[in-house]
Amino acid sequence: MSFTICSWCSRNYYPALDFCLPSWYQNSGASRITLHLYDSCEGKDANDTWFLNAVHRCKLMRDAVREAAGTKLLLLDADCIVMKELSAGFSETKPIGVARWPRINMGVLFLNMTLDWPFVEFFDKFVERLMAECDRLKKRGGKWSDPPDQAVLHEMLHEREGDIEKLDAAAWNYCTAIPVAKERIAKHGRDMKILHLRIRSTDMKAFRGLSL
Ligand SMILES: [Mn+2]
Repeated sequence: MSFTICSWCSRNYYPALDFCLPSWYQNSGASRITLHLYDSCEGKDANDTWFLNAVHRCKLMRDAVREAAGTKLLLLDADCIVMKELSAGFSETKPIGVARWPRINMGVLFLNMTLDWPFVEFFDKFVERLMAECDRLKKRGGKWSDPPDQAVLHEMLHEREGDIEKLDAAAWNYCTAIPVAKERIAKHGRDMKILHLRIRSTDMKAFRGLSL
């Protein structure tokens, strides 16, 4: 069974992708890997920058879904290490597999677009709702506590709960910080399919000289 991995990475996040990518082609079993590399958008202030980049990334995601219609597509964050073959993440009956529930993590999403489901409409709606939400947050001012893209997707997936395959987070989205990643792999690595590194773009020097 063939599937594609698709990911997005802004320039300031390249070290993460650089570090994780070999594990994708060595371990995932994907027949194709598609990467969208781009320069981050600069806004008027920190919130505005957040808004622009979240929308930009989600539009790329929407376009990738459109282009891959009828196939199996894994949307994967650039800071994920693939530990095992991943084809079992695609359910044969549920169109979307999430790697954490109930709190959605948008960094690992399995889309089985061989199933009849309105994927394109869903992701069109997602971008639309995200833009409206960003406008609302911008007008309200203040700091954003939760990334708006993740919050909107969370809401939309919960509205379609019957269509969601809930994968075990301990295997499919094991989240850890870099300093303890090595010991976590030693302890739980056997059960991990995806190791999701918890890292911000300001922490990229953590990848220098790192081996896991
Ligand atoms: Mn991530």
